[in-house]
Amino acid sequence: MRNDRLILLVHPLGYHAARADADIARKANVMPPLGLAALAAYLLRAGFDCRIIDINADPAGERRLLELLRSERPAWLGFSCTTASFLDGVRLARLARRELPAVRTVFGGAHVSALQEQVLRDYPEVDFVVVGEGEATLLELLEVGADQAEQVPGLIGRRGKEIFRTASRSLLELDDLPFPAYERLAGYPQRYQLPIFNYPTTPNSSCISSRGCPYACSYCDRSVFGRSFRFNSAEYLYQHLAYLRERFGLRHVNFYDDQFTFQRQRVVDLCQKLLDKPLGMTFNCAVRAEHIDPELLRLMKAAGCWMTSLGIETGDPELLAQHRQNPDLDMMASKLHQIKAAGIRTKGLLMMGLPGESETSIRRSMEYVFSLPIDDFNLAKFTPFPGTPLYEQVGEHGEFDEDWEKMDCMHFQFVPKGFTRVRLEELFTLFYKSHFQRPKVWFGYLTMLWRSPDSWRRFVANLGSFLRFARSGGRRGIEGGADV
Ligand code: B12
Repeated sequence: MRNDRLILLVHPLGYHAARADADIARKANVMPPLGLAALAAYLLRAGFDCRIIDINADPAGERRLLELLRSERPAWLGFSCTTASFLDGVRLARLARRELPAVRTVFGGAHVSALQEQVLRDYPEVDFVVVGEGEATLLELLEVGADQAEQVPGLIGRRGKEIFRTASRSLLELDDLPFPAYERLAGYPQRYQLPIFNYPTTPNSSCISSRGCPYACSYCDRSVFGRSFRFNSAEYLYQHLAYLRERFGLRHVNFYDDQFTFQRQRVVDLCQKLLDKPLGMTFNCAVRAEHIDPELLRLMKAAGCWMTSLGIETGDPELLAQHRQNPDLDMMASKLHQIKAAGIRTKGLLMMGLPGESETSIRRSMEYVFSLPIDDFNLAKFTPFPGTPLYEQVGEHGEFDEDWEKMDCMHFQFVPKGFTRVRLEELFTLFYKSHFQRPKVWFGYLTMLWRSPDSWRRFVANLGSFLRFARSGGRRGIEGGADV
């Protein structure tokens, strides 16, 4: 008997299985699939049953998926996919169909939200695509059933050989959402530790408190949440943190919001609450330089802010101006000094290989980055994702090999004019090597002995993999691409 009330929510591996186990990036950076946990909480609240299978975190996930298909016979199977993990999702959908031919597959996430109808045209394994925010669309689809899907806004599906698309869906009020169903993630939180040197204490994990970003950077895909900025109130967020502390014992949280401080007052209110009623937790967040100031930073530090990440992208002013609004490197540098002055660790997020990149711009970038008071940095290999402003015309600026499985910011799939891939790799290695050769950087890691002792424990436990990584010249980037 088919179970119409059950959906299996799958986070594909997004790697070639053979490569995944040896990959230090994977060991260093396994994050909870917060989108699936959010969907699960919403469905559970409405009385549906669901299981999350995070194949990225659980090596036995694929086997578990097949077992559940056999034993539970769910009517629905949902996949959450980035571009890099999409084809693995399709492969799993094909396997699942062989096991349980009647199962309906629904895909959501950044890749399908950007490519929409194309996905259904090219992949018979996909029955439905949910465009953008998924909670209400998925719930309604499960409620009405596949035959009535055309009534459900936010959906693309098939009617015989035709593809249909329903009206767009209005956005949710984020404080109305239940907290993500973290408890449905096997091994949470131990299995989902932040990258080493990115936290002071354990257990730790990541969290999201807003959706959308009003900026329009050339390399960023906003197909899922769009350009508006919606956010949880300070009170909701405080309760969310308290829940993470009480239920799972978390002592540190990394906010993965694109713009944590975009709404200044809510951060002020949250910090005030954390000061009035401390939870014994610290946090990291990503900020944009325009949206911080010394007063806010002092308050954030007092409330437990341990590290902030900033998208610097490149230290070449002309290149930056082609890809970002407010390209002001002096302002960026002064904000980084402000963060350090407040006693907060800084992490710079950079990219190499953007359209317009040159040997000169890379040298300028290195000089700029090494002149900044940053404690840590991550260098991603620029990748033109579907849905980003650059995607359509990127071929005019160089050579683009659109191999989705390799589009994980750890491969130069795009090679700008004037470069070869080999030369880009050399410069990428040089960037990391030059960073790690600076005594200041080593001293910084040494201080982690007392500032983040668990990071050193993990470092030593995985020493073999780290040495292999170092011998490769850090070509893959320690965290496996960009933090976003
Ligand atoms: C946290 C994060 C990560 C984490 C963890 C990702 C994870 N496991 O969930 C880490 C650091 C590991 C990571 C890695 C990468 N990431 Co990332 N990441 C994010 C980030 C900042 C937040 C994701 C999130 O949790 N959002 C909150 C939840 C609630 O939203 P959501 O996941 O989108 O889910 C909603 C909808 O998409 C939809 N939905 C999602 N899945 C499903 C499934 C079904 C069945 C349905 C119906 C609906 C549905 O409903 C959900 C609820 O509304 C986003 C940007 C963003 N702000 O969303 C980028 C983002 C997803 N990442 C991106 C990229 C490029 C990457 C990397 C390739 C490179 C990198 N940056 O390191 C790797 C790829 C890893 C891989 N192999 O797939 C891009 C994706 C672009 C693309 N087309 O692939 C994004 C969109 C950033 C951007 N704007 O460019 N990432």
